[in-house]
Amino acid sequence: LPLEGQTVTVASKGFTEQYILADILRRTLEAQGAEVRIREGLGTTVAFDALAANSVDIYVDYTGTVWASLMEREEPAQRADMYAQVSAWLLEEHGVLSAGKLGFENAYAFATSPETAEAYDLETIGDLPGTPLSIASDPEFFGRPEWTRTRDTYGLESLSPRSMDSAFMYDAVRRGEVGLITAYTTDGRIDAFNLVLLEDTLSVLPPYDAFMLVGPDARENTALLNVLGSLEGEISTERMRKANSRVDLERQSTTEAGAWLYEQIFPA
Ligand code: PBE
Repeated sequence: LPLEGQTVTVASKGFTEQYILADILRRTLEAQGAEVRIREGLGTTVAFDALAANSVDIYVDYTGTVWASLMEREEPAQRADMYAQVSAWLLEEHGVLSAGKLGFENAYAFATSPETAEAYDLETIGDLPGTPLSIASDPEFFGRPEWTRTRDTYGLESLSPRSMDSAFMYDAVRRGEVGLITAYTTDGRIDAFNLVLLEDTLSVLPPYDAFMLVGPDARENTALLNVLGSLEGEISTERMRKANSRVDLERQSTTEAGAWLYEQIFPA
């Protein structure tokens, strides 16, 4: 097997999809003989710094996240250009290799309940200024440039921000405990709870294609890169959403959902 005798460290950030993706990477690498260690639940900056310092070999991030939070770019680029620009920057600035897009996008989308949408006549983010609503997001979001830009561009100063573990946001908005959330677009609870997504008419939020990042040392490992290549384009938005739903709606473990998703990618 091509990775026999090698140990590979995979990181994940702290939400369902990321745990499932780390599990997919583990299964894929183990099938080729590698021994895999997982460092779970890291914030974006911690995961990225660990990767750049070679204490992690691989993790999955999203084009818009690198663009806004790491590159600190303001205007989003076209979705098609973004991966190329992000990849070039990562390699040049950090020696980090982009090893392929997985095939889905997981964007931030402002979401509300049907009742709140109706009560305040909400269809777009531009309908929010002046409303007395609270907005819940994961603890990272309010410190990110995506939030500052959205708030300043649309004039969202009247909204009161509330940090919340992403796992709890959807129930909270459904039950009206918060007015709005920044939903993750691959989350099955958007459809299951009939949440209303508010259109970003001014295109302030960037596209967020998921892709594999490989650290400076690991990127010299051709056998490893070949194995990762087998995952490129294999996870459609539909597949990812179904895998996430297994955990968040059907209460499976992330490893069970990982086993299901792995089977879709590599049928036995
Ligand atoms: N996202 C949306 C975030 C969390 C959900 C994928 C852009 C991120 O991890 O960067």
